[in-house]
Formats: sequence, structure tokens, C-alpha cells
Amino acid sequence: MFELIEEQITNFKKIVFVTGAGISQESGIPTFRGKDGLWRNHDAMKLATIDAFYDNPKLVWEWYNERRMNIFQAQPNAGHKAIAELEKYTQVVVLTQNIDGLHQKSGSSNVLELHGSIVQIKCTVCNFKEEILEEFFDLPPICKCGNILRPDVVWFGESLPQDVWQNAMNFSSKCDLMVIAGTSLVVSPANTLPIYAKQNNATLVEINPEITEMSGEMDLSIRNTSAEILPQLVSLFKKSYD
Ligand code: BJW
Ligand code: ZN
Repeated sequence: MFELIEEQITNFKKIVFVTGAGISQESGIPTFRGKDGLWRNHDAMKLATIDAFYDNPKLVWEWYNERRMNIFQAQPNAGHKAIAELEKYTQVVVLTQNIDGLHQKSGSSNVLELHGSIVQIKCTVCNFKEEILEEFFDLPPICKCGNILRPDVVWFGESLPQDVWQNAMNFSSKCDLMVIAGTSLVVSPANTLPIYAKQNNATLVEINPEITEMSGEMDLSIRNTSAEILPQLVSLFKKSYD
């Protein structure tokens, strides 16, 4: 299964991981699409929009409140831990669409959060921004300035944080191996990152139990879960460095 990687393993000095909801699925955090992508009969994709928030901030906040409580107690799984361990052997950058902080919790030190963080709360009007771990009981929560607070995440129709996105493009354009794990690659601009890597002749490896939009572009597609495969991938690096 890993012949392609084993053959070139000593050439892989700069590794970029592009991760999505699937990598946290085995930590008990539901994905967005497929059977997991429903919450109280609402389509998760329809809740993750700025319009949905202003139409019904209480409903969207109920969704986030529930997810926050689940995420705060969630633990990194073998997939997150394997990526963190790989840092011992080579340069690793994690470009994650996830807002759950599990890569950082597992020890990865170079994580760019493309879609923000569910821990961080910001005001819709003033400059208030703070990490808050407590549960909110009156929804939507209100800022000291009198306006609605929101999670500091990126919804459809909003721009990604510009510095984060610029760095993500740069790392992708310079890597020699890109591992894409647990994302359907349907959301732009994150789904363009493999294209930047390909332009640098990087090897593209996808880990996903399902076919994705970009499976045809991959050098290797492994149809299995990330907690199963990532430790095996990392052990190849271990072997070649030990
Ligand atoms: C496993 C596994 C296991 C399962 N192991 N794998 C038309 C109108 C307006 C906008 C657009 C438009 N057309 C395109 C756009 C742009 C839009 C977009 O891409 N839309 C498409 C959906 C059509 N993008 C944006 O709007 C972005 N901003 C932007 O482009 O700015 C410029 C702009 C401004 C104004 C107008 C137009 C452009 C912003 C995108 C923000 C996405 N935000 C969310 C919510 C974040 C906060 C939160 O978490 O609540 O990000 S939506 C959601 O999707 C979340 C995810 O990060 C993102 C990606 O999903 P992901 O991670 O891939 O999850 P899934 O569920 O899709 O896939 C999971 C995968 O895992 C599956 O493949 C499984 O098989 C697999 N899996 N178990 C490994 N154990
Ligand atoms: Zn405020």
C-alpha cells in the first residue's frame, strides 16, 4: 500500500497535512456532510452561514454550544497523535479546516486554523475577542457593548483570515509531500491547496474511506480511516530515521 512513499521517503523533507472533519470523527466529533451532518434535522451546512446566524442567532448558538461542550471534552485520536509525532523526524505543517483544536492538543506545534477556532469568541461589532471555555446559558450571548457575540469561525461567504491563508498557500507551494486526511475537499479555498502542492511536483496522498472530489488528482488514495492509517505512515518515517 505504501510502496510509493517508501521509495521516496528520504526525499520528503517538508510535509504538509491538510485535514478536515474526518480526522476528528474518531474522537467523537461529527463530520459536516453525509449522515453525520444533521443536527436536530437541520443541515449543518445551512447553519454554517452568516445569513443563518443573523436570521436566527439563538438556533445557531444552540448548535455551537452543543458542539463546544462536546469538543472541550474530546481527546486527540491516533491520527492527530501520529502527525504530532512526525515532527520529531521532519518539518511538518498542519493546515486544518477544523475548529476543534485537537491538533494542538495532541502536540502539533505548527498548526494553521483556516476556519478559525470554536474556543475563541468575538463580538459582531466591537473589537472584543477572547478564548472562553465556559458554557453560555443565555443565548445568544451578549457583549459588554450590547451587541451579539459569535464564535470566531469562518462561515460561508466570509473570508479566511488573510495572514493564515497566505501562509497556507506558501507552505503548500513549497512542500514535497502533502497528506490530505478526512476532508471531502468540497469547500473552497481550502480545496485549492493540493493544486499549489502539485505545482511544486509534491506527492499527494489522500486518506479517506470515501472517494472525494479530488481523488483523481492524487498519487495515492488510501480508503481507510485516519486513525488507522496515519500511525502506519508515520512509522515508515520512524524506520527510515532510526
Ligand atoms: C474520514 C473519517 C475518518 C469520515 N478518517 N476520513 C457560491 C456562493 C457563495 C460562496 C461560494 C459559492 N461557491 C463557492 C463558494 C465559496 C464557499 C464554498 O466553498 N462553498 C461550497 C460548499 C460550494 N466558500 C466560502 O464561502 C469560504 N470563503 C470564501 O470563499 O471567501 C471568499 C468569498 C467571500 C464571499 C463570497 C464568495 C467567496 C469560507 C468557507 C468556510 C467554511 N466554514 C465551515 C464552518 C466552519 C465553522 C464550524 O466548524 O462550525 O467549515 S463549513 C464546513 O465545511 C467547515 C469545514 O471546515 C468545511 C469542510 O468540511 P470537511 O472538513 O471537508 O468535512 P466534510 O464533512 O465535508 O468531510 C469529511 C470527510 O471525512 C468525508 O470525505 C468523509 O468521507 C471523511 N471521513 N470519517 C478519515 N475516520
Ligand atoms: Zn462588543
